Amino acid sequence: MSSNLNTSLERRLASKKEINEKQLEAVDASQFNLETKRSSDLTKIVGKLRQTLEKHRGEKQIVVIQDFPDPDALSSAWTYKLIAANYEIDCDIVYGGTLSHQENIALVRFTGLPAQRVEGNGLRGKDWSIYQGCVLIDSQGTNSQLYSAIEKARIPLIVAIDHHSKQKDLDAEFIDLRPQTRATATILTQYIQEGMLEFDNSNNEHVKCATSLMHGLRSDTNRLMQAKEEDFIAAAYLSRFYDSQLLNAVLQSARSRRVMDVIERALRNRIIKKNFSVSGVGYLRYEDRDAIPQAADFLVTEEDIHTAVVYGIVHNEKDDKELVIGSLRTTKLTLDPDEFIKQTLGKDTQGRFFGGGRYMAGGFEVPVGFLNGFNDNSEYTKLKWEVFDTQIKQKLMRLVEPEDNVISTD
Ligand SMILES: [Mn+2]
Repeated sequence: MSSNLNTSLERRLASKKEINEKQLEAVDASQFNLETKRSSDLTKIVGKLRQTLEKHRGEKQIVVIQDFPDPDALSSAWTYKLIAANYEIDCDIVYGGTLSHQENIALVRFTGLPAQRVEGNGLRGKDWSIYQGCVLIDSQGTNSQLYSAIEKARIPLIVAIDHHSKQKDLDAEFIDLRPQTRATATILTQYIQEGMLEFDNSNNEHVKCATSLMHGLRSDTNRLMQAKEEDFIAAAYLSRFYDSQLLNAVLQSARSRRVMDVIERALRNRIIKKNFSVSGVGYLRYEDRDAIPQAADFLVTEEDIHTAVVYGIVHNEKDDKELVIGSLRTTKLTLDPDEFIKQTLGKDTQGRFFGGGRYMAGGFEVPVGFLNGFNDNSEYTKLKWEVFDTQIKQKLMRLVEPEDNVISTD
């Protein structure tokens, strides 16, 4: 009896084991298929990029990154420039705003990163006809004031490489848009690994470029804490070439006093509702624009807070233009920053969204428009801020606490 039981139990266990093994094999096979699919996808993408660059051999291209470039954009654009040079394509990397974050200023200074600022005034007089093609890196043109001028000048969009959610349809010869990828630096590093550029340890420019890619990858993945396998693989590859002391020097750069003041203001003005921390910081100088995302980074570290939104009016003294600029940071996995910002603020009169996002971060820019411009009357300035502050808070709260706006049918 007991031996019967045992055999039947053994048989059952044996068949279960078989099923498990079969399942395991199936899992292995699908994982293997996934891996090979991924690498064959990448080979295809890189093949297409090679063809595209070959087709434009010897041309001059303008590489556009966001107005306030971050390390991911800067390092990826630089890598693209080095890759394109193999096809005798000469690239100018441009941005329409300013380098604001202390780490970005240090990165560009220490590495000699070849990016140029094109200001509003230079924009009008600029001769775009020297460029045969345009390239968008870590951007889809929506966060660049230069891009509309380039479109107007009818410079064809040749290449677009980005990891933000889709902002609009792009008519580019080569598009590599990967919203699931944490950093554009990861994408560019994969191109290098696929043989598009041969990094050489004894080449100073390569070492500096690898260092900036490492910085870009780290800063878009919250110091690798949100990195996925592909980012770690890219970082592992870069570790053979980058200069850790140089990276350390970039990361050590201190915040300016004015940035500290904005963070202090954000802390003081914050209101907290349902794990959201929202803060308006009033007016700030154009050069200190990056204090806003830094303040949001800080506010989201508070206990029981999963999402922080910080915004302020940025005043550009040079052209007397004002913009409301905001940043969102979240640790809530189910909150999609891109969707949240698009839903909160909607579109402008031309149908363009005021902002968007990527994994765990987002940003927006609202032109001040008719109310634009410095006014000696401090009462007016104060009123203007209050109008924008109230409007943004109201729109945010509608999403944070939707039940407050539900029309009661009782
Ligand atoms: Mn990025």
